[in-house]
Amino acid sequence: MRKLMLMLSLALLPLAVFAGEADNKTNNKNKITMTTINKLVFPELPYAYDALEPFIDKLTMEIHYSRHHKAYFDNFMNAVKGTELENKTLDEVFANMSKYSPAVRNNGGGFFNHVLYWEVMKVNGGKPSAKLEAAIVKAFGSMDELKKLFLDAGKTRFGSGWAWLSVNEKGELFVSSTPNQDNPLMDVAEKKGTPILGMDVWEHAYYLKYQNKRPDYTEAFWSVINWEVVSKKYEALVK
Ligand code: MN3
Repeated sequence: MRKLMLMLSLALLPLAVFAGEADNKTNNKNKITMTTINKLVFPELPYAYDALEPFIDKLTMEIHYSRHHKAYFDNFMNAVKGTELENKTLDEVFANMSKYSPAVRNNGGGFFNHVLYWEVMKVNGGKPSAKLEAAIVKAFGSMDELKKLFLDAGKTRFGSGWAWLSVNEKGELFVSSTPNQDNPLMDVAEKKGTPILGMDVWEHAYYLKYQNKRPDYTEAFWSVINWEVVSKKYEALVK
């Protein structure tokens, strides 16, 4: 019997180790804003270019990731090179954004915002965890109300920008929108907090498939939200 138990524990050990490693990787990825900027790397897209078809088309994904996002990363690295910012974190830079140049603001925001955007999309992305759903009902009344507020934030953003679902200092959820590549972590944002969901409403995010029909794109985005990831981000912030 003892021998059997030992064999069982040994058989289960690799699984336990694997689960631990996976958790660490997820945690590290969520802490991109706590990494020293000169140690940042351009992250891989977490899925294939066609993974979000037919909601987000392959060509849009390819251009968006390999050209737009890559350019924000490269330009951000060039903008901080040889300055004191190299040894700071994105959290520190965003919290003092108003002190820095437009190149740092636009490209630092562009780099971070897209990392979050790729992460929060998945076909059949499930639904919010019980804890997140309870917080959504408390803050907005219902999932439908959140959807309306969030999509409206994207649809009514004039020109280019983002819609966000974030957590404020009190641990409460709120919806907002920012222009250009700003985000709620920045001191220049009207409503400040930590974003757990971000929707890019720049034309480059949807024009090839949806042309001028931004509302159709926002509906498509809503249907590919990776609620498992968004829930994990929420729970990590409020625990
Ligand atoms: Mn974009």
